Amino acid sequence: MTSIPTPSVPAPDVLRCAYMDIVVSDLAASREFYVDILGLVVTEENENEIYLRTLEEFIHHNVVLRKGPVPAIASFAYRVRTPEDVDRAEAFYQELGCRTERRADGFSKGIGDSVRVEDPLGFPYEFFYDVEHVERLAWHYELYGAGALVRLDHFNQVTPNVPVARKYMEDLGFRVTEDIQDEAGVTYAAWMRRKPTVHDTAMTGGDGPRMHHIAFATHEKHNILYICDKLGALRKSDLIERGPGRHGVSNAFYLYLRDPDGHRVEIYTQDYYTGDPDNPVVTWDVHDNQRRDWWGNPVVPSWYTDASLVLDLDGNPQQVVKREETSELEATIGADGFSYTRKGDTDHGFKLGHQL
Ligand code: XXG
Ligand code: FE2
Repeated sequence: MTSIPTPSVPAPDVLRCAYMDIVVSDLAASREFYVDILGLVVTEENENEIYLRTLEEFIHHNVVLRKGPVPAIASFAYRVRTPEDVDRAEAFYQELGCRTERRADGFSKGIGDSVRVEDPLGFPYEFFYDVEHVERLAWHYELYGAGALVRLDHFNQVTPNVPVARKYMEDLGFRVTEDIQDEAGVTYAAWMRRKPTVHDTAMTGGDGPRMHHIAFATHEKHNILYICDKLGALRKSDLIERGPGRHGVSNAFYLYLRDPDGHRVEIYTQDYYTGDPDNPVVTWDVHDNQRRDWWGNPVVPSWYTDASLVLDLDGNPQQVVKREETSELEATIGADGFSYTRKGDTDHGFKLGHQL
């Protein structure tokens, strides 16, 4: 796809990423990961679904774990400002010629009138306003573990053509905060926001549509270090894929885990405020060795290659389309790839391949 037209109708006013509907193969194994290990709070559950939320959340859930035949993502759900914004979302995608499905009583418990769409990139996006309020547990320190997850921070999506995705997301009202490019202008990834943080979602260049990760915020860095210590103590250190570390992009402190089905979860803290209309966009050079890890630690190849399938509105996996442009893995650690720590100081430039 070379471009997606700009709809003539107004975009819905999106508030924030709100929840992800995640299909898992073994509900008990996923419950152990998300509830017993990570400490997400169960709002309600039955034999097929578990509804989870973070400690500061007041809406019914931030995650649905749904038992199903193929581990995949059934929805990336955004909350919109008013009930009329659900109508706007439906009209926006209908004008784009996308398949849409409206349900007055929602696609998941606790949520009312919603629209799900197969967006132009092939992702199952959902928009809702009406939601059941539940207790915000922020003051319930007796419930906080040392690794408490306090908010849903963002989604991350894999898509073959980042500039096409970026323009469509800008039409949807998102603002780009950071991106990664090379000297020839190839874009490898872009971060975009509605709430005033670095992002509500990011587009990572790769074979897609696929889901790269869902990210939860902790208050502080030490909460993330505790999660690492806990995983070690439980002899589950193999669930850690990347980190802990400090990102270049976003400046946040991070850790990536893989759940029992391989769905990637990021624990993230302390990015920066982006809410002014003239918030400057930060562009990183793909060859900057500190862009993805400020300390220069190498990114494991699986982080670039692995991602989760996404479902169409019938519940079937979307076909994955190959990225045609150079991948970031090739650009930085392939045969001709190089990275530098000090720009312009070629003596200190080195092939990342030597580090691996
Ligand atoms: O949230 C993020 C990420 O998309 O997960 C990755 C912020 C920064 C990065 S990066 O690896 O580019 O530093
Ligand atoms: Fe992230």
